[in-house]
Amino acid sequence: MTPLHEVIIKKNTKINPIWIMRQAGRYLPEFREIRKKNQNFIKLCLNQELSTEITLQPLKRFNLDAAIIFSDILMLPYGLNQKVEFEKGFGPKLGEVNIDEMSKLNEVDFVQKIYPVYKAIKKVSINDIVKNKNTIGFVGAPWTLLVYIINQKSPKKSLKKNFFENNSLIKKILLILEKFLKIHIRNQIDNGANVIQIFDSWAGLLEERDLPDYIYSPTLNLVNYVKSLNTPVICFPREIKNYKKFCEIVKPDAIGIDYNIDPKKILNDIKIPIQGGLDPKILLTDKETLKKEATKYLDIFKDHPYIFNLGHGVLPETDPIMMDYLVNMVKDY
Ligand code: 1CP
Repeated sequence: MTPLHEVIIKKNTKINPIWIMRQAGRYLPEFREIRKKNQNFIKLCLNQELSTEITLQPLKRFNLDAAIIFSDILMLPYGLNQKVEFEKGFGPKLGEVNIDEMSKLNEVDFVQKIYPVYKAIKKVSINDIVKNKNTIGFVGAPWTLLVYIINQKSPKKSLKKNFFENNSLIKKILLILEKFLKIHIRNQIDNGANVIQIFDSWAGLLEERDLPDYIYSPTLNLVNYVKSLNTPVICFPREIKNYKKFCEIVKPDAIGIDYNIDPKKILNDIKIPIQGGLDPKILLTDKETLKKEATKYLDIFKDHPYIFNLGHGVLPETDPIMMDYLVNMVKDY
């Protein structure tokens, strides 16, 4: 059995597999080398040879237990024919939503537009380096994708004032997302993904009263779909106020926690396998601090099924030597 399945399905507490969010990315010089020559990020994600190579880069360097496919959650709106661009120093920039056109889109045209993502997953999953390891496919959660689709850029500073104004538009988009997220998930699994992670990076923006409509109900629907394909699903509802309630309602197979969560408290609150937590900034300190902080998580979760990861993506300024130290340290624990 693969390492993540051991923990998620068999609830094995004797091993702590490790993978890192954004493990393929800007902190690696070999990634920056490729990126320099490929200014168009979407095109790079659609280049099956290069996206395969980038996905495998961290596995060649570090003793990681899983590959996460080099792609982006915004490939979905791109597949829905919304314009998506990444501007240096600004982040994602999306075009206006054409809801009539989006509503008419069919499965064949969607898959046709992003099929290299699936080809890359196939290539990664059959590569020798990934043998006996996991290939993680992923999607953005409906809420987080809705945020980018309507806000047309990162909500880092704020959501558009009139974000919730057009309720009928929001409802239509959520239905379209439900349909195409399922298609996107199924194609990833059909091509070799054996775990799915749902990234809800902006879950923390919502008030309690809005969670049922925008998070619980659409995410539960997706989680049930992934389960129906006999594939474990990990949810990462970043900065959501109540992880316990989220788990009780949505029932993912495992839950990713952010770095604001007190690991001791979550251990008491949550029975399902847990992933992540360590603040990515700790990797910018020194080996001694890193060892101490990482050990804290391993100690707290020593009798609980636990997958090691960070509480958000690895930072671009991280020294790969620190990453190597962390991976070996977790392996030797
Ligand atoms: O070189 C560059 O400038 C590109 C940076 C980059 C990378 C390496 C982006 C732009 N996306 C990615 C890859 C990516 N994105 C992966 C690859 C696999 C891996 O983890 O190694 C994954 C899983 C994602 C998922 C993703 N994209 C999320 C969810 C996770 C998270 O970080 O919260 C989000 C919110 C995005 C949108 C996005 N794509 C890129 C950026 C800079 C952003 C965030 C923009 C924002 O702050 O709103």
